Amino acid sequence: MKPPLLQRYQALLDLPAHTQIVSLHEGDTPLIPMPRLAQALGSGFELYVKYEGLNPTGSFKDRGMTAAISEAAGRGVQAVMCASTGNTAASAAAYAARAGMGAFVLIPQGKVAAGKLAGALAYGARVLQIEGSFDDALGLVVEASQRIPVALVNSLNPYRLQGQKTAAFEIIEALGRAPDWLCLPVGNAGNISAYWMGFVQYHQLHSSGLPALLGVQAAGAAPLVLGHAVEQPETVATAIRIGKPARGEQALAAAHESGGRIVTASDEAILAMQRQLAAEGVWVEPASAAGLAGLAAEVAAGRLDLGGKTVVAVCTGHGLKDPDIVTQEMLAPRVVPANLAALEKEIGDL
Ligand code: AN7
Repeated sequence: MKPPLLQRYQALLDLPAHTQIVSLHEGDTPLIPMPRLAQALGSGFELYVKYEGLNPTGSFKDRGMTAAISEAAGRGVQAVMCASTGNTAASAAAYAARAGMGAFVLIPQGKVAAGKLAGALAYGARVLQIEGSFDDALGLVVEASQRIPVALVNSLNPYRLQGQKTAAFEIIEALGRAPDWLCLPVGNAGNISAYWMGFVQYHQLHSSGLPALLGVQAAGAAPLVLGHAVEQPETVATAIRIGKPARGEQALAAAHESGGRIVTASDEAILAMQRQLAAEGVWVEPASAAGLAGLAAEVAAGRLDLGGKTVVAVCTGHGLKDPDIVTQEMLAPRVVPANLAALEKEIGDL
């Protein structure tokens, strides 16, 4: 078993000396080649999925959470707090439990996928639904954490980004160099900012190259593309249903500096890409398909020529996080009588 992420990359992470590692053996996720999907999008390039759904709580958040909770543990913090569209909540709850701390998570009422809510509750967090959006909840936890002795573990916490840089390091180590393009979903914009920090840092040390970043927001929650906050964001990809990204400026600067950009994907395109990924054996939650949905749209519109390039798509969360989207939005399985004749009739000629 590999050592914990923070230990493995200790020399590259800017964490205070008091940090005490709290780990669930996060990271070290696979980079999966997707030749069929690449061909469907327009042949002549190499496509890999960085499958972050295989982290301990099923999303990339665990990379940042091990860092934020480890730093908090090292200074004797008793409880942590976050606002969340779901994955941060589950991750904070798990790492707080591991550290023996309390966790308070604020979520937008009725807008968190079942697998995430169940996770936060299972790990023993105090979960509060806010009559408002994620953005309202984030405003509230920022204020609350200034008044009560809890550590804020949203990605405003700089240690979160330190932990999340490790995904960039793993990609470079797996490919031997940075990819030409990296596409990923953008919500509160911490992850794209962390990736860029990681790629730049590794490149400065090892000349590993820099990818162009394609950040993708859901069309109904696209403040960084529109250039202004979205008061009532709406998308089927509830993970990225965010109208006022905390690290929006940093994300725009990263995309620009990298020679890339931030674009939108429609809910239909996101769900279609979720199905296309699953058809090649990789089931991800809707938000996680947004990166590739945006990439596909750019290629189809002739705005992106990938000939001869290497592309990594970050799939941030596991499909199991949001089972309802499949059972509601896709065809429910047919009901058949429990006998062989009925089964054979259904299957027909192979
Ligand atoms: C699956 O859990 O904001 O741009 O509160 O769960 O770094 O915010 C989740 C975000 C992409 C966007 N994919 O990342 C939360 C939360 C998935 C996510 C994002 C999220 P950021």
